[in-house]
Amino acid sequence: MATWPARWAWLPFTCVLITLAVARWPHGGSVPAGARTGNEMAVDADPSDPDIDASAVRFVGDPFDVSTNITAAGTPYMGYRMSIEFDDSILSFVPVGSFYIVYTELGLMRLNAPALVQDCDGDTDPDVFGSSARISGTTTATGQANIVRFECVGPGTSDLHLITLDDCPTYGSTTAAPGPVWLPTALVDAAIICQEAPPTQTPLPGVGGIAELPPLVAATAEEASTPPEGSGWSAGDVAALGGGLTAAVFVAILGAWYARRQRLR
Ligand SMILES: [Ca+2]
Ligand SMILES: [Ca+2]
Repeated sequence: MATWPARWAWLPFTCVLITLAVARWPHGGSVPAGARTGNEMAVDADPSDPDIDASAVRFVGDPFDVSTNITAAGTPYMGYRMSIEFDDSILSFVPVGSFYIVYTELGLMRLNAPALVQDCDGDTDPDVFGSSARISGTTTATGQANIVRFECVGPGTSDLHLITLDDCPTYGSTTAAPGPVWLPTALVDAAIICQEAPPTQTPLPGVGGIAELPPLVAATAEEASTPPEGSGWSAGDVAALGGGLTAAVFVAILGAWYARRQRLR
């Protein structure tokens, strides 16, 4: 009977390790769709929650934030750059901090470039440019990469459009590997709907010790004279009481003055 040479004793053990490694290798459906299709960058119209919101409603005059998110990183990347185009008849860019936008240091990207407002694709609409990268190495981190502040300056809808590399090779939106090598990156836009702010509610002034009058402006004469349920007092009662007290005080003062004058005579 042939015996297994001692110098090949390691072979069965190695075969077991290779089998285990192949079994653990991600196949087909076990890999998230984003990981198979590459990288993706999206604008989140409402960064107060982690889901990507395609739109948000804001009021004229109120500053608000949006975020740029890396939403898929199937290919490890070292950094990214983005140009968000907006309609400046509806939105204005609001600088924040020393970089004018706030970088989140997602994936340890800390080489930040100050934001730049320009028109890199030449369509006259302004674009906010920003970029960030790791000092070395790559990452597959996903999430918010930066926060950009705007303010509604007029009613209407403005797209927040990520300018593509084709439309602006110098500043177009993309993730990048060391080199830099621009990586295929899907881009997802958002939109902001600006509305006029609702009118401010001005509280009615109080009367005497009564904190607040019921709304009489639009009330009928019958409603105005009807006591509010459970209070026992109508506005007319309150006004009459105020007037009565004022008259009583006046009469008392007048009486005291007259009596003092009579004593002095
Ligand atoms: Ca969100
Ligand atoms: Ca533009």
